[in-house]
Amino acid sequence: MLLRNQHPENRSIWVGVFGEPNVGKSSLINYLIGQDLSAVTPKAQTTRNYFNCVFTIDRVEVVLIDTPGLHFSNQEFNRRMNQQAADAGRRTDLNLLLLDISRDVVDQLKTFCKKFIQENEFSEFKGKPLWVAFNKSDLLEENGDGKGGRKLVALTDLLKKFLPPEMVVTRVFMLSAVSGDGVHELTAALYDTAPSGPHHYRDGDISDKNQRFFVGEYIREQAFCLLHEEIPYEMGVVIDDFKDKDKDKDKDKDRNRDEPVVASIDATIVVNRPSQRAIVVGKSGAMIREIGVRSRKRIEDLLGGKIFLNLHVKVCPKWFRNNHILEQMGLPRAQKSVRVWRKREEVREGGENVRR
Ligand SMILES: Nc1nc2c(ncn2[C@@H]2O[C@H](COP(=O)(O)OP(=O)(O)OP(=O)(O)O)[C@@H](O)[C@H]2O)c(=O)[nH]1
Ligand SMILES: [Mg+2]
Repeated sequence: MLLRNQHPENRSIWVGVFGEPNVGKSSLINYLIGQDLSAVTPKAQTTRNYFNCVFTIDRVEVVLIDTPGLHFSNQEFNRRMNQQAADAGRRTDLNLLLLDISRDVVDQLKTFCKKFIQENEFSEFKGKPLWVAFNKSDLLEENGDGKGGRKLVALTDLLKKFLPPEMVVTRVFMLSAVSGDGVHELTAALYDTAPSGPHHYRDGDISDKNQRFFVGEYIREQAFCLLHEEIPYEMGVVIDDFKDKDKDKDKDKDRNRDEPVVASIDATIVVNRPSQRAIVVGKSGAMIREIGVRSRKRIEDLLGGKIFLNLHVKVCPKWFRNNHILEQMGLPRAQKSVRVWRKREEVREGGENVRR
């Protein structure tokens, strides 16, 4: 019997999902794969690393690459995030540019063009099909701003006007990653377009990243939702220890709980300044406790069982220029990296621990 990923009728397509921060890239991917896998928040720059998410329809495997939002900044940390998006472009068969129609579309196109032409970050896009999806159509209708079809024609004209001639958009979609309106057209188009080829993932795999990666994402996601002003942009999460309890079931079984504990996790929320640490910890530890409660729920849903989550908060001044910490966060040097702190920074300890 042939294995499913070797079947001669198999098809596979790799699709990079690009766009400015907050346009709904991760939301769309979650909708397509049918699971809240990727972290989604109302704050920009939620996604910081590129990673693959997979779903299959019959014999067609669709690999969607979630990417950090395209933006401009001279910070080392931001350069590395942009590099992640550029790197993702190398692996794709087709690229999907996502534009948020509730914001200025021309502005978003200009960002994309600047990245492509002036900064030459997306040379890999050349020669590959480019599709464009206008997201958040639910907001368009609420505003009474003309119905989808009419608006789509006007928006498509903007693409011709603002995108460089070598970027020929071959398909255009109007959709909502929240309500799901119009997403089926994208799914059908992906299904029709996928070329013949073996599957790259086993049945049941939904990502190339491991649980440890998503644990970090969910802690940051919940912290982003609870914290405001500059803190989300100046905080990061490092997983210090992830013990898979299934491996030592008898030894580590928590006898006080009905369900077995599947993992024991130690994570550190890194902030830039002591004042930020005070806010993340909160009055009598209330904020860090709330981040712990919410992220633990997300992680337990992912891992399918109870976990121990031990959260620490540490001040690490200018961590976003610290090579060691950035690499721990999965952000290696970018082509445009200029200044890298090679020396490991002293971390001021003293964070309250939350054990659940
Ligand atoms: N109304 C509406 N909101 C949406 C839609 N898609 C995404 N959002 C919201 O937009 C915000 C940003 O969504 P994300 O999926 O995190 O956006 P992103 O492009 O992945 O952002 P980064 O990871 O920061 O680059 C969240 O609050 C989503 O709920 C949509 O179709 N309609
Ligand atoms: Mg995202």
